[in-house]
Amino acid sequence: MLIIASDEHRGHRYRELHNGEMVDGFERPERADLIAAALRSAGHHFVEPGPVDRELLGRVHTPAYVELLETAWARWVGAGHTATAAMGFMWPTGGFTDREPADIVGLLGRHSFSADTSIVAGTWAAVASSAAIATTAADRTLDDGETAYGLCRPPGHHAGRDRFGGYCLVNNAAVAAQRLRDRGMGRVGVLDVDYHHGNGTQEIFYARDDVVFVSIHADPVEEFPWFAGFPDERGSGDGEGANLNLALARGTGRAEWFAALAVALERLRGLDALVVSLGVDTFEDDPLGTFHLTTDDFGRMATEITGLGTPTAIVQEGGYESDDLGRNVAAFLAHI
Ligand code: SP5
Ligand code: ZN
Repeated sequence: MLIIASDEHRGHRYRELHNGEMVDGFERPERADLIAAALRSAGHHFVEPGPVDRELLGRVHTPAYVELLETAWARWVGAGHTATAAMGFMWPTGGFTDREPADIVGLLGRHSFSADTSIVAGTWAAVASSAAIATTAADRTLDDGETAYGLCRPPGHHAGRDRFGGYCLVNNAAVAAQRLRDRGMGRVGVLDVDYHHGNGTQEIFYARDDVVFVSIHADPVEEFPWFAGFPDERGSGDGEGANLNLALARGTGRAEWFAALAVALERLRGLDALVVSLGVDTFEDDPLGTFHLTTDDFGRMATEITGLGTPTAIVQEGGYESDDLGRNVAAFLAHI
């Protein structure tokens, strides 16, 4: 088990709109530091990621979107804005056009979907390094013949083809899955166990049958991201049937969660490679989640996933500050 990590994430400390107020983001640098500390004391070996592969990012997303992320902060400052975080305030919801505004404020609205994510001076460096970590995790999983874990921050699974939100700007899991495809893995699965539905990953692969997306998450009828993640979203065109959403009620406990995992693993059996979007916000004391998984449950989760016998790369998604955040990730990795 190899850990891919970097300190580049530290410059991404942003603000979010939460229950009508701008507050410090939940997805803060301390998260990754807590996870890294727990993995170091468990004796794991750490390596730095390789350079970011811009061409790969431009195929998972659009080249223009990647360039917007890279230049947004400078354009925001250049337009005279003094707020500590760049974000839009109007989104092209149903009935509006999807034309590209010329101004940075309009562009940030056009290319985001939620007010919980903003851009600061260090965001691009953090995002590029997070995507590079995911890419290196996919590479090392194939090169070394054993599972690699990418301590990605910021997370990625809510980022769509050309939209950020949900604390995610580049979709690290999609980048890892595409890398595995590019390196000859014919059919790749993405198993998303984060508390929230991975709407971005779903969107990116929705019309494709070469990447099977399976997500276990809180029912969007009562939880973020509200407008995606329902069981009747099964893929389109060639991808019909290659998308599986297992939506669970708020407050779900161990028995129902692991019953859903069994269904998920049945769907993913026999593929050539797997990416796990590892969110640990399903933990009983997570400040955002409502599920009741315990630290030991993360170990059991890993044991059951490993039972597939499929080459697997793991990327970190959500999981927020509690006394056990690091321990939960360590418990999962101890059983890989
Ligand atoms: C990667 C990931 O886990 N993203 C989640 C983004 C959720 N953003 C909205 C959070 C709103 C939380 N409100 C509930 C607070 C309960 N105290
Ligand atoms: Zn989450």
